[in-house]
Amino acid sequence: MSAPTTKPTFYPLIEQLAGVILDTWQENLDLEPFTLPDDLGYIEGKLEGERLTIENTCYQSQHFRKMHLEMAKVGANLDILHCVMFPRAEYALPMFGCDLVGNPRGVSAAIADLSPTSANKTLSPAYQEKLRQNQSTLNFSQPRDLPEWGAIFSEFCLFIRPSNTSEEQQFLERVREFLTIHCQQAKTLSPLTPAEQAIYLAGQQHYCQEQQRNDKTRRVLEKAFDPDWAERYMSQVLFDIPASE
Ligand code: 18B
Repeated sequence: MSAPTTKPTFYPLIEQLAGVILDTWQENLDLEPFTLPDDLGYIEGKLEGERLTIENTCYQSQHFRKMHLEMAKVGANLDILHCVMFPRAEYALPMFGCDLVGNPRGVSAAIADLSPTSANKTLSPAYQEKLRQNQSTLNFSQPRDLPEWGAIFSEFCLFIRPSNTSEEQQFLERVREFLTIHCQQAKTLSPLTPAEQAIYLAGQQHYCQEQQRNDKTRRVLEKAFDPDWAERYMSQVLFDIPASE
């Protein structure tokens, strides 16, 4: 599969969010390349006669095993940005995750969170304090309800349908804040003991298991490729469960 000669363009908020994610990573972390299995960097499939293209950008750093930014386009109607930062087990870090689903009428789903991986499933006091600082200024007119598996998310999880460009920008700035807090906190941490690492690894494993229950993601991938491919992609690329030591 070769790359197309013209790069697809995405819904504006998706392009902007990708820029914010990559800028924040570059400003705060020393990035090294991360190679996806079987060269899954650029992928094409067909969804009911429409082309699905997936572009993956992946890095790693001292604190993060895998930092994955994915931009997917389904025909002319569905643009998706997906991003997850998987911490290394050595550090007591939550999971950053973000999903944005856009269509020609606007963005139907914008979700971002720093999700706890600790034994008591809460964020550390330092994260909570930083995340509370601007929380009361947020104002979105169309919050959305999480599915049952969404219990993995924190109390700071944003899940909205942005109703205008001002709400889109507010979402963008809150994600910038999540990422900046996350990268800066990571740099303050010392490595965990092996016993502590096992707890945080179990937290990551649970997060990935629950994310794999997202039927809406699975359905798009199954239609464009096939159920086996969708299973492999969800369990090895989108939410690969880190192996226990
Ligand atoms: N996801 N999303 O990443 N998903 O990957 N996503 C949708 O308007 C894809 C993550 C999340 O209501 C929808 O309803 C595809 C991460 C939640 O049941 C579609 C890919 C998080 C929902 C897709 C992808 C995350 C959701 C429906 C691979 C959070 C609501 C859009 C590129 C950190 C689920 C809509 C529900 C929805 C598709 C969350 C089409 C194909 C990292 C909670």
